Amino acid sequence: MQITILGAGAIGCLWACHLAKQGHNIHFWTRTDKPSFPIVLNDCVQTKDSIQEEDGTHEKNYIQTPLAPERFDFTSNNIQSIAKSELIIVTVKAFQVEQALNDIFDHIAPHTPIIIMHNGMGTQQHVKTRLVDHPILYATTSQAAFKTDKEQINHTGLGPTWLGAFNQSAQGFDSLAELFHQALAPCGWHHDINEPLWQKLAINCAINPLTAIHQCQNGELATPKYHTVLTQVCHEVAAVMQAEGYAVTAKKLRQTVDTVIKATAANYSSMYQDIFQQRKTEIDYITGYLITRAKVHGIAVPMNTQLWQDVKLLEQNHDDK
Ligand code: KPL
Repeated sequence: MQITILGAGAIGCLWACHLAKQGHNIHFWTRTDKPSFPIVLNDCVQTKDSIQEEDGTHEKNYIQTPLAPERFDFTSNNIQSIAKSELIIVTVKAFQVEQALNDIFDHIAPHTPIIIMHNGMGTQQHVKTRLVDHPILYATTSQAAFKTDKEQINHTGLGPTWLGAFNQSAQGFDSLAELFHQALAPCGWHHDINEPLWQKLAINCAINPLTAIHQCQNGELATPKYHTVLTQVCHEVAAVMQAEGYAVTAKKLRQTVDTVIKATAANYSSMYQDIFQQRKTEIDYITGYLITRAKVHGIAVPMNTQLWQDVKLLEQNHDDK
């Protein structure tokens, strides 16, 4: 399949390499005018171990084993390749989606499906009004990767990816979930993509601001110091999710967050990296989106509001790169 990926960040490159391994022809659309670039993928396999704690309970331990580096060469920024693409995958940050789609909109063939995959929520309104006829799908992934430099990515954690239709024209595109599954398993089709998007938002509301503010690895949040704040964040998120129609409990969300903290213990969250590198963060589409929806439902979310303010303050203290 001829595929164009918008955005050559860690997640875009990770999918590009895995889709290329399946024989798909990958072209990138980036903010540079380079006609091609290489990517070296430092992939990993993840195994789960069960270890017995002192109190007799069994705890899961996640072990990532690195694989030998693999080099890929991708073409990029060729407007004709966009027109020929049978699939567009948008992996830019949430706040870049609008601009990225505007840049290529006139060149996308009318029936080409567009998959939008970013942390957070809140781009849907713009996408709905801008792309009226195209089949639009949203995706959310728990795969973790980071760029060590412009040409190297490390795949640091494995997790599920969900794909689902956003508009009527995208109904019946469930075979794309299988295509993604073949490339980087597991990937499933979800009949209501907002549900996994909310689940991921909940995880990001808990992990991202705290790791950005305290400049720590995800695993640090497992220490008792963060117990109360994580519990409070989960309570607030669960209340908003329930008001949105999702049957979650704060306890269940907290367990999920704990599992992700454990599975990604050695990782630096994307928001940690954005603050560390003095870049704009996705806070307005993560905690900010939660606050917006909380207001609609008349729900107080003081802890999330505090975290949002703290991250905004950190952002103001650096020049956007
Ligand atoms: O999605 C993530 C992120 O860093 O944005 C988590 C799940 C927190 C993994 O680091």
